[in-house]
Amino acid sequence: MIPEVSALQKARAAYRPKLPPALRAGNIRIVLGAPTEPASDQDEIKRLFPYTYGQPVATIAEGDGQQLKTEPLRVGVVLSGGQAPGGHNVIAGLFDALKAAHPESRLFGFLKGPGGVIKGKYRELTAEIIDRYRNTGGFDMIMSGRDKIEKPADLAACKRHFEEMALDGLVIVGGDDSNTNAAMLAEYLRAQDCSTAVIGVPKTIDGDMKNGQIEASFGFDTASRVYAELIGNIARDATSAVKYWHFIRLMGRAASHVTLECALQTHPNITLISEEIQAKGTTLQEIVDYITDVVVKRAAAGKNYGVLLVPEGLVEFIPDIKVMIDELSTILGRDEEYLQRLPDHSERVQYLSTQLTAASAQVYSSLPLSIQEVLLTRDSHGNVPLSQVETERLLIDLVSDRIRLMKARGETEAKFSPLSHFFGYEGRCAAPSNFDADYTYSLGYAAAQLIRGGLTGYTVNVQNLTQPAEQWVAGGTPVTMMLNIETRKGKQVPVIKKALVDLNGKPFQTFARHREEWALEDCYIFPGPIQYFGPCEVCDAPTMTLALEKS
Ligand code: FBP
Repeated sequence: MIPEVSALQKARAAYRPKLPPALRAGNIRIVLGAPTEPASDQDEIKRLFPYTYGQPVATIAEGDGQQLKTEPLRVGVVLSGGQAPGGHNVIAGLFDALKAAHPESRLFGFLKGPGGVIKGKYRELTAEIIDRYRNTGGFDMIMSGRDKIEKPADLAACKRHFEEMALDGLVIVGGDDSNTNAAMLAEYLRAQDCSTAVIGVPKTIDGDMKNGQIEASFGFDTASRVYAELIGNIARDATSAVKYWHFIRLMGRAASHVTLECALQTHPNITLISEEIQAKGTTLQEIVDYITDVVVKRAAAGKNYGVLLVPEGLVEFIPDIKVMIDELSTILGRDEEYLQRLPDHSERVQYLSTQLTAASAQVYSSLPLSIQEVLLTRDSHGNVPLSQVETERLLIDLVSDRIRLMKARGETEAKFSPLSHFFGYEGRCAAPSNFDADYTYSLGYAAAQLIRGGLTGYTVNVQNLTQPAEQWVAGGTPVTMMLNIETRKGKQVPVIKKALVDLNGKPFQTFARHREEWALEDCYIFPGPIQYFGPCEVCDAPTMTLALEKS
């Protein structure tokens, strides 16, 4: 007989995520702190968010429950942006909390991301549907999308649907851009006297939505572990076959958190960290020199193999390429339609050469065609689709050329047989680790309490994550507190500040202390697959990044 689900799926369906005590309590209260303000651009953000600016931080504690709504609630949920392990558990936590508060409460899932909210496309999420997806990876319960709710007509359409559906609240599960969007929607609804509350949930495998309030975005833990397992396997293959250099690009958009975490877990020979490259102003040429130097030194020691990690956002951090991308963004903000209409890429290059500065035009035309094309696209939030930029191949080509030249000059006998890999999509839909399963369930459960408390314009948080779930504390962070003003597509807009790798932070410093040794020796570590059952130190430990940050 062919099973309908795998043995692991069956066992995981029965897993009961851990909840912090205040969320488990029948009666809770929401404790509000002092008014808040963003770290910068206060006046402009206050002007843009007159109704939701300055709200206090909220903490969920055990209490008498008097402030909370007790009537049945109608709540919507939407998954926004890239998939991240644990999304289904956010929805399950939200569902269970709503039903625990009142069995007649109802949950509606908007389909295919924020576009589904704009179009009013949703399905009711019943217990039978929720049970099918508990502790599973992916966003397939209601799917995701990258639309942005921003045009006046879209905002008005949302309000109309919410009023027709009599929604008490909407939970937007997304990254920095989607939580910014949640704040804009919350502000709009308040201004329009619409009572639907909007609560965001910090999601992204990239790990770049974190700050003093949000300790980690969900999905980072699981995705990093999946990639680290694969990197460990490849390192084992490298030391077995002793003939390949593996160039591995890792997902994570702009920030290098995923790459740094994988380096800490596996000790590869070379790891490029975009933030360091930007800080030092390292050129592409210098990166190629550094890689070549390690390849040549290892070859001299008889090791014609190795493992290199490169973050997918690297090109955006190489100084001259970054300047060129910023110029391109401004041009696209102005002339995107015109450029799209040009029938041939060579005509686009020709047009751009008249619009870019001479230096940027030169950098742009020096890149391979495939990369040139990707750099001309932006998602609805203005981001370059970096997952399509094959930086690992670019580096392989440049290092191969350099080694060929050195060989011709008799400067090395290195045998350089490179293989390229990209780990991205295979990690971001994995079944959530225990950490992500517990964390996301708590996030969903807490989001329901914030709605019951009548809060809007908040991102839900769960803190104290390096401790056992018994000591976690949940609450809400006003989104306006996390905003700053940035230039996107040539326009000044409010966005949640992305957390990049802190070069003075313990995770990077730990890596930097060891990288020379890892370059020349074989110090690989083999994390193996995610374990769901077994001792806590194997199954429940947080990422090394989080543990080091909090140590
Ligand atoms: P989010 O920021 O939306 O969570 O996206 C995460 C991510 O996995 C990035 O690491 C990656 O660059 C991007 O999604 C790729 O997604 P897409 O294929 O939709 O461009």
